[in-house]
Amino acid sequence: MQAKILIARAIFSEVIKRLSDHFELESNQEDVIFTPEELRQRLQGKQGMLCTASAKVNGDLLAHTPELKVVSNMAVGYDNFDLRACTDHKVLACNSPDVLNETTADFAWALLMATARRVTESEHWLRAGHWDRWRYDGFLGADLHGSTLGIIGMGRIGQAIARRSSGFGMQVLYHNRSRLLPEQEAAANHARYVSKAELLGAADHIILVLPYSPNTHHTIGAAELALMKPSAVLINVARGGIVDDIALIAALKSGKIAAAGLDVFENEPKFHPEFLTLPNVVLTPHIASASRNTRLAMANCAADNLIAALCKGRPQNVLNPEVLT
Ligand code: 8YV
Repeated sequence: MQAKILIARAIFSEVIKRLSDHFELESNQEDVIFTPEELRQRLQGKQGMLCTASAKVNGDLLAHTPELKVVSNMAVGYDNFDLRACTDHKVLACNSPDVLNETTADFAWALLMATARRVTESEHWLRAGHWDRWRYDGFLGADLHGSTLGIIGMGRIGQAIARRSSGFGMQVLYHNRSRLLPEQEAAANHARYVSKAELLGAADHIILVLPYSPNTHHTIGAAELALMKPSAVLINVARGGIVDDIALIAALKSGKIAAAGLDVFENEPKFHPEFLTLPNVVLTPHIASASRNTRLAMANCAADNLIAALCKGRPQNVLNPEVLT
């Protein structure tokens, strides 16, 4: 008998087709965002779920879904999973890492360049019909070439971002839970490990790429923003909640830092409305991994994990391997 799975969000039809060769499916191509109660109901009688960050998998849910064996996130981040609760309920949790590293690194650079060189701000101004002459001081921004890049969170995406900086002749500082091996530092454009405070004070541009957890909540708040250069540019392609958005708004308004590029927000898809009033912020709707190839690869990776877990035994990207033993 085929296992039953829920695909909790709309995904590529070719991935649905692949999954239908292995499972009895309930899909959600209308892309309804389920409330916790609806998710619980949809999961009755299901052994697996393919989901995204919008599905909160916690003890409350798992206490009411006794047949569930595996949850597979189409995301590298898994802060929507309570891993301990998954393990307690013997539910295997999987994510989809690696396939998005290079695409996400490309986007971090797009956001950094757009923010430092005021691309969207000047485009809005042009579209509004204000351009009547060239000016020597029109939209002066910050250089990337020859500057110092600070990366907080030096995992696989952070290292991919650092590698790209060699073309700009930049110096790279990084801060991370643990120091990289010397050969990894060399490959990441000779990145130098420093304390968070040193990085904040020395970097011209700072990119955040660390996972969200209670430990990384508000890694950047008022105290950290105060350590940054007034000319600094801050980029967040990691998760909302890593930055204290209210403190950031105050820093952008008062000129404590020059500008920010944000792909993620506290409470997204809602975000603080004051961001819309600030010219020195570039805002994008959580699209860092959004190239067609990469999103398809992420969906296939999440599907592979489900197929392996329910049909073959051991998925490649298990977050709580203790469930298997
Ligand atoms: C996803 C992401 O698109 O992988 C992640 O952790 O943030 C994005 O690439 C998003 O989380 C959808 O689940």
